[in-house]
Amino acid sequence: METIITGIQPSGNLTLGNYIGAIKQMVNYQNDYKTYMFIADMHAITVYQDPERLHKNIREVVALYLACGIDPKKVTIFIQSENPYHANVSWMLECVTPHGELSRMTQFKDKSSKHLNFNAGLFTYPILMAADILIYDVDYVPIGIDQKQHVELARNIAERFNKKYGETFKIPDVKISKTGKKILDLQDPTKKMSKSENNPKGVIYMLDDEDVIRKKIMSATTDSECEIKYDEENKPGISNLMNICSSMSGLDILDIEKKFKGKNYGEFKTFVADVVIKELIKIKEKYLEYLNSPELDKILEDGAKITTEIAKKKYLLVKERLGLYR
Ligand code: ATP
Ligand code: LTN
Repeated sequence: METIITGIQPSGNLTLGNYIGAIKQMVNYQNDYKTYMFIADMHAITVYQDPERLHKNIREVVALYLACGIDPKKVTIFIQSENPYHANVSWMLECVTPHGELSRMTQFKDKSSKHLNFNAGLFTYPILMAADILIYDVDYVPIGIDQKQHVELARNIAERFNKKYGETFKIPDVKISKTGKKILDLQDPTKKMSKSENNPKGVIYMLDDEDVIRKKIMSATTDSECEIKYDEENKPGISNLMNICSSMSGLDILDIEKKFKGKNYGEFKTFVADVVIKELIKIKEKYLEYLNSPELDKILEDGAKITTEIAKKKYLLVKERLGLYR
């Protein structure tokens, strides 16, 4: 059976972008792949997080995974910082990664320009992500398109390491959903919908109330025409709503164009709000049940145990390959 892994940073309230780009893919794949899903809490601290808030966020993200239908009987769920080998392997990979390759990462360029006194971890972040992936010999990494460059870096690191020190890592590939690869901000459809965005008006949070979701969708930026037609370049707002609609309803883009031929933007937005609310409201109800349940702690303890054993093996192999032994 092929293997997949993905992680989400507990750096804020999860958004519809996280749901469509990452979580929903994992829910669909969990029956067909050996699946690992984790909370990338060590990635989150590459920008300042209030410790109390971070601590709460970690549990909230796990509860959301479960509420979305991630089945702990099929998926190994764990917290990155509860497995000490990720950071250990990451250090060894840092020492085989050229500085020049890291400095080309666009996410680093974006985030370092927003955080003036950025820390060194923000720069080496993609190497920790490579360790997360390469430790588990995965075949695929389901992600949004913004993370593709990081998985490509992980591939390069693995290929280079294998060539220089002998076969050690499997080369991973990405899995990116067609209509969910990049959900855009509803107010500014030139940028990604992101959980660390300061203006919440363009961002649908997974735990937003029904009326808030409806209001955000109904006031989404569109264009001055009135045709529901997919055109990313000239109609980014409408195309974004069509991608959201397709991802949440299962209708494909052409079906949506046919269904709304001759209808106005208000009618279309109402339909999009209905399909988004229908799915998110169910998740919210389950989320509240999981949040305080002891079952959640048991799942995480099992996950930490299973993944620490696997990661230890890879760590010892990498160490040996590098000559780090007595
Ligand atoms: P931050 O704003 O803190 O950087 P983020 O909202 O970009 O966070 P991440 O934790 O970096 O979220 O991403 C988790 C997963 O969700 C990744 O696979 C990422 O590609 C995916 N993802 C995030 N935002 C979107 C989006 N708008 N559309 C599609 N996928 C997304
Ligand atoms: N960098 C990712 C989160 C992440 C991840 C991973 C995703 C950390 N390690 C390994 C997939 C596989 C992000 O979404 N910002």
